[in-house]
Amino acid sequence: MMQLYWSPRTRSFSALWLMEETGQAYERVLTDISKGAQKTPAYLAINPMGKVPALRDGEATLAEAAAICAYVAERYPEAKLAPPLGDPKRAKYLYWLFFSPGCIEPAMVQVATKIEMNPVAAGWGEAQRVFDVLDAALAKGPWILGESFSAADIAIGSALNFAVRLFKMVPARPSFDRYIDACAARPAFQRASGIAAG
Ligand SMILES: N[C@@H](CCC(=O)N[C@@H](CS)C(=O)NCC(=O)O)C(=O)O
Repeated sequence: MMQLYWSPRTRSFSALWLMEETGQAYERVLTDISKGAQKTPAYLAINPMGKVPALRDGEATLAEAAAICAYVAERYPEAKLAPPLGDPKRAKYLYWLFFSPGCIEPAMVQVATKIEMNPVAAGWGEAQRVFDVLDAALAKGPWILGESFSAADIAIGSALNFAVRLFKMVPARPSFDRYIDACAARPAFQRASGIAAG
């Protein structure tokens, strides 16, 4: 059984949502960051960054929420959380899965800190462009790949829910509202929210 290292009210939410979507049994290992549990030698051996979430699968360990999405989607293909190898939709699936930590996360930091960067040099360009691109991509819906839900929606939906709804760092737009509502209507999202609340 996989073990998910998590802490309440953190980015662990996306990994909880992911595991709930698989329908597979998993063990939750509370790693309370308010008590420094992420800094123990045992935990740093799993994630040297000392951050949650992290995952153990037998001898394999990994961290980074989007990497956990990719790994679990591949391990449980029956959950249909990723287009299979060879499916042309896999290209856009990977694009959006990486877009979340690669563009949305730094855009959120930029919004919060108002830091000015040369948009040609900054990997995410600038925050306005990131949210405009997402807005256009989500205009049709219901999911980021169109009709099929995938682990990319867990990465993108968690980040948008955090940025738009929970922390109100990014102004709502009709496409964001509709998308976050669709994510929040999923039973796995709701179970994960209950767990993540602590
Ligand atoms: N890039 C990481 C970020 C994880 C992260 O920043 N987690 C925070 C909680 S939201 C954390 O563990 N903080 C504890 C610490 O830095 O000591 C991911 O996407 O998984």
